[in-house]
Amino acid sequence: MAFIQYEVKDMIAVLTIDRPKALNALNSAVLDELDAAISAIDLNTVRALVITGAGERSFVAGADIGEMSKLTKAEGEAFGKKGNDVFRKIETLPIPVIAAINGFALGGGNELAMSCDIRLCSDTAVFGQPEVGLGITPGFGGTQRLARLVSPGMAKQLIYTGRNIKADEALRIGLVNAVYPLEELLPAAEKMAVTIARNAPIAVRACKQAINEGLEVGMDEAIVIEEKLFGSCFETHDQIEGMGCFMSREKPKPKAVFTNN
Ligand code: CO8
Repeated sequence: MAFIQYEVKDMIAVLTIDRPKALNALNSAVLDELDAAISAIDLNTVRALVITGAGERSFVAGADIGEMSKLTKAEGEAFGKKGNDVFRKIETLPIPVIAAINGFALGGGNELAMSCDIRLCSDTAVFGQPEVGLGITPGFGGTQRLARLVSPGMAKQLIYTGRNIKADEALRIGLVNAVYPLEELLPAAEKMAVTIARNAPIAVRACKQAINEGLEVGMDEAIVIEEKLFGSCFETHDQIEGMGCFMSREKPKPKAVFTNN
């Protein structure tokens, strides 16, 4: 692939958006490759994914403005759908996804980060939804995910003003979970991914599904989703091994290959 690097390290994988000349901006070719790379992840062996940007300045500086500048209404809608489809694929990937935000996360870059489960950033990171300054709306899920992630009022403020914010403010409003010096960011993200990967994979996947699906419905339906997924963990290798080892004071051994039993 020309714009995506993908590296598997034991039970985790690191996917890097690699178009540093354009600060990793997302054009159609990058989105197509991102889609293909996400679809090709071997979910039998990879238990957590880290997504980051190439270079030291940018995670993703947005959708490609040059490409968008020539679009018709219909092409604009299709481009929005292309991004939305890829980001939804990331959001609903069975394994946890950590965004390691190593610089600019603007427009589509912030939207990509928000489709991940967990956001860690460098102290150099800059976030924003500057679309209204370009005459468009955030179109890769920004109006929806930002309002759900921070408060609706804060999302509206950021989107209507198009103002960029720095890492400390992103931390304060809950857009990111933690801030690191740039050189410590990727190691921290990988360490967190390894911690997740060492836990029982069926249970971790069920937690992601329960949280994501539960947030989309009312509480009565949400707790039923939780009950079903909780029940689905029983009689699995991970549950028998995990609880058995607790009882016998041994260390549980995670299964090398994911199987749903
Ligand atoms: N698209 C295309 N190229 C870009 C982008 C981008 N979003 N961002 C940066 N680049 C390119 C620049 O054109 C430049 O290329 P070149 O060297 O060939 O001139 C190179 O990257 C370096 O950028 P700068 O020289 O501008 O670097 P600076 O350090 O001066 O500035 C900034 C860095 C502040 C990040 C600046 O580049 C910038 O403001 N970029 C645009 C940020 C932005 O507005 N992003 C949001 C785009 S809109 C969007 O993402 C919408 C998503 C939903 C789409 C829905 C479709 C329907």
